[in-house]
Amino acid sequence: ARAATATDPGIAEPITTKVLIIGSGFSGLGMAVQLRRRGYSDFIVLEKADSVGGTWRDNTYPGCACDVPSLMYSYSFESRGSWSKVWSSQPEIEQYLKEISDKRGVTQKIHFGQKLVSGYWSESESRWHLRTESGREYIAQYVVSGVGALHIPNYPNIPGIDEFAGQAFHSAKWDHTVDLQGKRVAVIGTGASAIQFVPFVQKEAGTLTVFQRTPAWVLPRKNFAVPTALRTVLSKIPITRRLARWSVYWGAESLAFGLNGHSNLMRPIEKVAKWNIERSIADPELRRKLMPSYRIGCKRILGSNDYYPALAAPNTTVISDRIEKVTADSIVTADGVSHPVDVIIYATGFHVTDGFDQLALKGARGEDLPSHWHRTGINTHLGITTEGFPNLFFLLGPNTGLGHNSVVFMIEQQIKYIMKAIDAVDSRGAQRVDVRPEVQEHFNKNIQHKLAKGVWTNGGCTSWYLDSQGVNRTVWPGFTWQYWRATKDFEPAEYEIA
Ligand code: N01
Repeated sequence: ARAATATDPGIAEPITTKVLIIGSGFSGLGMAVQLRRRGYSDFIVLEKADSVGGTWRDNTYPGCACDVPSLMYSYSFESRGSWSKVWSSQPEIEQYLKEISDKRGVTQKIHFGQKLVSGYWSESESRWHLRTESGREYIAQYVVSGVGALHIPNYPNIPGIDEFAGQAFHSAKWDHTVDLQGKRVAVIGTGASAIQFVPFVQKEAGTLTVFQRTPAWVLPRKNFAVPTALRTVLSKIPITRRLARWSVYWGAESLAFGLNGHSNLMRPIEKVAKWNIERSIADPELRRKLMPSYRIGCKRILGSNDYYPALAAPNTTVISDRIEKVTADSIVTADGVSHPVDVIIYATGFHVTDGFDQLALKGARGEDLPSHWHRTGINTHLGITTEGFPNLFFLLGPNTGLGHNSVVFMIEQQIKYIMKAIDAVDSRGAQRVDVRPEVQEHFNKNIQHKLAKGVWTNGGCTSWYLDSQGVNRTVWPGFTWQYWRATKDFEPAEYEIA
């Protein structure tokens, strides 16, 4: 084995490193920057694509933007006052990540075009052995997953979709070569992605048919350009950024209070969303179709001032009948009506818990992680470690997603925790760290108990928050300060360190 160089062609021998990070989105880049800041140079980032940015590289649909304000949805160690809008657009966020990667000396540590396919933990060596699709082998003491949950597109299981002779693509793989001008366009799905691009498609398309299975709750929201004077103040005086960041946090946390098992407290917010439908939609039939029947917050709450007007436009039809099949040139619904279309856009979300299937890593007992989790359920400690998989850490892992606040906060907490775990091993002259089973069990019981009371589980809907057994493996059911408190110290007693 020998030390790594990112540019080394035709590597036949394994590449050794102390820390191997999988993915270069917000999670992986953040981890790499923190390692750099702490003086580490012995790390590598594996990236399957050819540039950084993760979800902010992949999703390029028109109108793609973050629905969390950028002052919060950015790293605390790279806060900026220069965001052009309160809610930034995808190109601006992708650019932010590229700049940080270059400026912080991470880009040269990334091995691009390297997709992880398998790996195993060697107990005798206390090292992970990983292999990529191109046949490269890596040996690492620690593996940090930054693979994210929402990036494997989900195509609906509708009979006939392969027979469709027109153009079709998924929102996360937008085909910019398809000209929608004047076309008969169908959009299937009405989640966070659809709501952002539907207003753009409606303006271009000849006709737009939106196939809605479950209506979303949509709150009014207007995006604001940040005035130049304010941007200057925010850019030049760091304390103003901090104040702005914290005030938005508190606002979001108050919303979380409602979501946090007190679903009745969501009623006033539901009233605002109902008013939003009534003020935007004149047609009673369309209003009826768009009115959700579950408690707000059960699915991700959306915000837009453009979505309802686009649905009310004369060239748009909303279909709430179940789709029965797709033919060469139409979508047929359960009422027997055939809707002729030229283009189908799937806004049907992602394979969520399956996202971890790409971490086909065999742990200390020889079972790979996806099989292990399929058998036992997805259990972790703090969403960061899982028993039997020593020296493997997750960023934005199970049960640490948020419906109400910035996941970048969670990622940063996790990075700090992982750094402390590595320090704890190194300072003891040890090699491996593995969470104690009883600690993991206690954490999961506690979190599932809280989730069972929350609006995501009993709000009368299904969503990607729940796995096929109806168990919530995605959301953190508390305030972010509670997660901060739970992760601020790495407790060596909770782990076997050897
Ligand atoms: O996906 P979704 P998304 N037949 O899973 C429907 C993040 N995000 O890409 O509700 C018919 O939410 C499905 O219907 P139903 C954010 O966390 C963030 O929109 O299951 N319809 C639903 O309407 C978000 O939550 C931003 O009944 C089918 C839609 O497709 C997550 O990504 C922006 C169907 C899927 O909605 C995912 O959002 C965008 C079928 N067979 C996304 N299968 C930010 O701003 C599915 N549907 C940060």
